[in-house]
Amino acid sequence: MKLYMHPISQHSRRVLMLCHELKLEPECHVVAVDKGEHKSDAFLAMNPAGQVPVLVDGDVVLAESHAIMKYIVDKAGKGELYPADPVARRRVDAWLDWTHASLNPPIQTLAIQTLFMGDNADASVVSDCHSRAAAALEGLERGLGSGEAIGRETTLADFAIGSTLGLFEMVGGSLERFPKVTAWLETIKARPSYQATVPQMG
Ligand SMILES: N[C@@H](CCC(=O)N[C@@H](CS)C(=O)NCC(=O)O)C(=O)O
Repeated sequence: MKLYMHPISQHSRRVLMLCHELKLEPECHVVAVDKGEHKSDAFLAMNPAGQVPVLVDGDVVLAESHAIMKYIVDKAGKGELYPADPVARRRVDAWLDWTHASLNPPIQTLAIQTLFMGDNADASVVSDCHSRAAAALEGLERGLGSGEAIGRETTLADFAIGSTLGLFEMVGGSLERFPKVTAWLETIKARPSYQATVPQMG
């Protein structure tokens, strides 16, 4: 298996966390995002959206971190991380969708502003990102411990949310107002798969 990725990409990280948990060692190819390699013809042929990660497994070429994780876990037969039971699986899907739709967008924009915009960072955009992230985190705080899929058995949703919140903290986001989220994230941070995939800057 080849994984086209970038070390500071949270979407690459969640796939790497899963691989580490399953003791899989994909051949990692770092895509030179800073040089625009992800928009090259060769890369766009693998992922027309021009984003990492992309998985290549024989004839299978797959984009989108959540689709990649589901493929890997189904192939490995590790059902507990993405349960076969339809209702349990849909609960995991719900948190994965929520991560993409609600949690990730403000945090990704915040990361771009903080890590790459330098003096051109827009304070009002940064402030808006913190507000939108906080609104999403209120939902996660309520979800934890409410009998939802998250915070009980470890599933793909933990790797998705954990990698996004890892980035959030890295760019100055605070979880102070969210004690359940903080406690849950500590359990994710304690996992060897989290520690082995800490983003490398520079
Ligand atoms: N929904 C996609 C998002 C992937 C994504 O946003 N990748 C970022 C790095 S974390 C990227 O490649 N950004 C470059 C770009 O969009 O031009 C996934 O889950 O894989």
